[in-house]
Amino acid sequence: MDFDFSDLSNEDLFLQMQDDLYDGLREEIVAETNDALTRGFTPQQILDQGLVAGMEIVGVDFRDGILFVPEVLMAANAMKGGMEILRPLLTETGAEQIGKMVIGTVKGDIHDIGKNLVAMMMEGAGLEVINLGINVDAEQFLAAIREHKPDILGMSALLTTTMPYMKVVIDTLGEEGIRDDIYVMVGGAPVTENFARDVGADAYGRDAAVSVEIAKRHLIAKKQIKMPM
Ligand code: B1M
Repeated sequence: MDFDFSDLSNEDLFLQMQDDLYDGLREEIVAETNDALTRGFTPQQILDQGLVAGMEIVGVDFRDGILFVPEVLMAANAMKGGMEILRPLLTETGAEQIGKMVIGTVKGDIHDIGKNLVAMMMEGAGLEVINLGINVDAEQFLAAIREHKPDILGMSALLTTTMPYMKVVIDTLGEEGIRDDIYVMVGGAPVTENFARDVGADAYGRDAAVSVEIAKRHLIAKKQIKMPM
């Protein structure tokens, strides 16, 4: 199907994207994402003004019982269509690898859009990312840490019922004697700075961009500590 958005102003293009995301129209979202790129918008602008803005409206209507799981799944599928276009742009990096991260959505939770966005932007910042996917339990996190020896562990939770599981994982790291070997970052819509502190994480990532900055700061500090005097 051919789409022509040339009549739309930039502002209307983003409003159209938000509408189409709400309606779960993946093909349209893909075309609009491409169109926004040809207009010179950065992936971050397209995410913020089109995709994430659209998903926020979905979230409100989901909460209020106007939208239901099937519609939200379609919106998520449309969002993933846009993210696939942006992925190579977000992950491309000329820089050498600056560190390694293992990331996953915790047990009981299948939300992965935000976690995948964090993973992509970490890759773009030069980290090697091992993305464990969704519904990841403590044993799986532990096995991945043992296998890949990452600098950073990232955990995502979108539900108030699953966020306490982050503490289970962190406590397990403690019991296994490896808590101090890894920098633990947590994030997701219901997670807060205070919660992160309470569960014993090292950092709270409010969004993907902030998380990348925190990760980079940590890796730079870690390298400096390791440098011979
Ligand atoms: Co769900 N859902 N959902 N859902 N869903 C929420 C989270 C909810 C807030 C909606 C609402 O009521 N307003 C609500 C949770 C309420 C609560 O716990 N207080 C909710 C609910 C209730 C549910 C179900 C229980 C519904 C049901 O079945 N009755 C069910 C649970 C399933 C489960 O997990 N076991 C469910 C299911 C689903 C879908 C499958 C339909 C779908 C997920 C599809 C998918 O992910 N593949 C879905 C969606 C899409 C949403 C909303 C609408 C959107 C989430 C999203 O993708 N946002 C969401 C509403 C909301 O969050 N306001 C909602 C866009 C994304 C870019 O943002 O994920 O916040 P976010 O990620 C950000 C930051 O949080 C941060 O950076 C990201 C990028 O900037 N971040 C990290 C995230 N992870 C990080 C990790 C880090 C650092 C930063 O580590 C270092």
